[in-house]
Amino acid sequence: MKSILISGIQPTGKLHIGNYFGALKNFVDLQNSGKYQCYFFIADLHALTENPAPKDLNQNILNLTADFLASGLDPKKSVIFQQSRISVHSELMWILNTIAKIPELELMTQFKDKAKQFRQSVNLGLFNYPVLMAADVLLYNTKFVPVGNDQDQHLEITRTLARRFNKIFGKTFVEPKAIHTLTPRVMSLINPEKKMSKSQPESCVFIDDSPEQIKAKIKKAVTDSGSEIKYNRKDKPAISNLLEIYSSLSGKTINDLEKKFKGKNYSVFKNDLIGVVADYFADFRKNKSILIKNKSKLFSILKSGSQKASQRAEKKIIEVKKKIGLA
Ligand code: AQP
Repeated sequence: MKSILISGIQPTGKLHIGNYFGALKNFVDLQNSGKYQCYFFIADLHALTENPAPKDLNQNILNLTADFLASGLDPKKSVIFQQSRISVHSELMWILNTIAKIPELELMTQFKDKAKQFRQSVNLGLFNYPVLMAADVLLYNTKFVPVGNDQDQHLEITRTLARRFNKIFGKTFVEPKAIHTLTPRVMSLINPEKKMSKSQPESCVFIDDSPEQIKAKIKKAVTDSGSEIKYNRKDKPAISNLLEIYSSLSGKTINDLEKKFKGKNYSVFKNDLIGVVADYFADFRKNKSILIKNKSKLFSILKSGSQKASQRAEKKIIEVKKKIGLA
């Protein structure tokens, strides 16, 4: 039997090339490898932690579904579903909450960063975000989770909760492993010490940006001192990030790119990169513009995917309830 693989993305805004190269492109490659039974979902319950306006959330759910399909996820090959349509995600989260420990959740970098950002108004959902993620993964007997490396800590909590539950109640959950790409952390265009992040739109190139927007953003991207196109994460973090992006898009090695741009300045390199980004996502933009007009098709894909996913999830929750004495 094929191993189960699951991952989700939050519908919290447009996807950037970090989400794409850290996660979405890998989803498509893993799906097409034929080696896994794949589940990909719209993490709309997680998105609620940002308190979105209802209209925006609804539109973002459709947008992300169109992103999934336009980049090559195929409902005939993968189960594509909407987290909130399967209520047992929330039910298992509650059960796992009772074995999760506050001090271990307090260590989560994402929570600490967001808590700083929102100060007194930080919500409880942000705090137990990793427990919901654990429920998402453990409900499906998942072996592999393709994610960017910003999610490693959360996945570690998932593994901890699986182990703890198994120890207390007997073997129930599989301990999942992460699958990373060669670019597990794309950095911000304006601060290469930080990851590219949807909540900082000026740090991102979005995958449905027009060629004009791509041009403006890459021209504005910070560079390092000196003028050489040379990969050195420590001394030249900005140009190294742009080289990694270029390499992911073109399939050329960093070494080949350094040779190609030897003796050229940042401006020549950036102009070339602008063309490469715009061309790479041209088909995606075309596909998405068609898909996004067909709302009913998008909702119907989510509905039928969610029906399929819920069959597996419902079985698991029954097993869990028996183990803990609720059934
Ligand atoms: N910069 C990144 N490089 C590589 N992978 C990344 N991911 C996110 N940022 C990068 C991966 O994208 C997947 C989906 O992310 P998400 O939407 O679930 O959550 P996120 O990590 O919160 O995305 P953002 O853009 O970073 O949003 P904010 O600004 O809200 O924090 C995940 O697999 C993630 O690893």
